[in-house]
Amino acid sequence: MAPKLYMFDTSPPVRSVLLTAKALGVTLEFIKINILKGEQLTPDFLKMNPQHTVPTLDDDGVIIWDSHAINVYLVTKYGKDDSLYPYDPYNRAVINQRLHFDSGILFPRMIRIVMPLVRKETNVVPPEKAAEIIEAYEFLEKFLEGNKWMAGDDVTLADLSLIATVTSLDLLVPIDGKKFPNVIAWIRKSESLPYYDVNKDGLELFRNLIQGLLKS
Ligand SMILES: N[C@@H](CCC(=O)N[C@@H](CS)C(=O)NCC(=O)O)C(=O)O
Repeated sequence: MAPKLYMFDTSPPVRSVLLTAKALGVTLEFIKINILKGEQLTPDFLKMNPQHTVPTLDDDGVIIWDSHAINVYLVTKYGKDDSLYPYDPYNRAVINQRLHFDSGILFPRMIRIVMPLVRKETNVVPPEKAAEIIEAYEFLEKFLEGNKWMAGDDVTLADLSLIATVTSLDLLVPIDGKKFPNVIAWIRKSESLPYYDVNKDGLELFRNLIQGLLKS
C-alpha cells in the first residue's frame, strides 16, 4: 500500500516531500487538505497530527509530520542508497544544519510574512521582515561558497528542502542575482534536476496566491 501524504499543493514543505519521493522513486497516495479552509483542524486530522500541519505522512499506520522528518524517513526506509542523506558523520551533520536552518530560520521568517497577507492584515512585505529574508539569503550564499550543492558536491535532502522554500521566498523578496550569484546558480541547477517538475505546479499556485494578496 502506498504511503498516504496529506498535502496542500502550495505548501513549500509539502513540495520538498514531493521532490524527495520522486527522487527516490517512491509512489505516494495524495490526500488534499485545504489549509486555507481550515480542513487541517478536523478532530480526525488533529488526532493524527496535533500540530495540524501539512505535510503529514501515514505509512501503513505510522504517522510522521514535519517535512524534514518525513524526508529522512523516506530516504532511510525506501532509499536504494544513502546518497540523499549520507551516513558519513560530518556530511550528515552539515545536511542536518541546513535542514534545521530551513525549519528553524528560513520557513518561520517566510510564514511571518505570508500569514498576515493571507489573513488580509496587510498587502505588503514589511521592510523589516524583508531584511530578515535578505539576511537569510546572505547565509545561503555563504553555505554555497566552495560547494556545488547546499551541503557539498552532491544533491542531498538539504537541497530538496531548501529549494522549495527559497523558490517560494523569491516571490516575496526577489533574490538579487548580483548580490547572491551562488544562490541564483544553485536555483538554476536545481531546476534542471530530473524530478524538479514536482515543485513547479505548487510554486505556480503559490505565485498566484501571493500575487492576489500583494498590492500591485
Ligand atoms: N516545519 C513544518 C512546517 C509545516 C507547516 O507549517 N505547514 C503549513 C503549510 S506551509 C501548515 O500546515 N499550516 C496549517 C496550520 O498550521 O494550521 C514542516 O516542515 O513540515
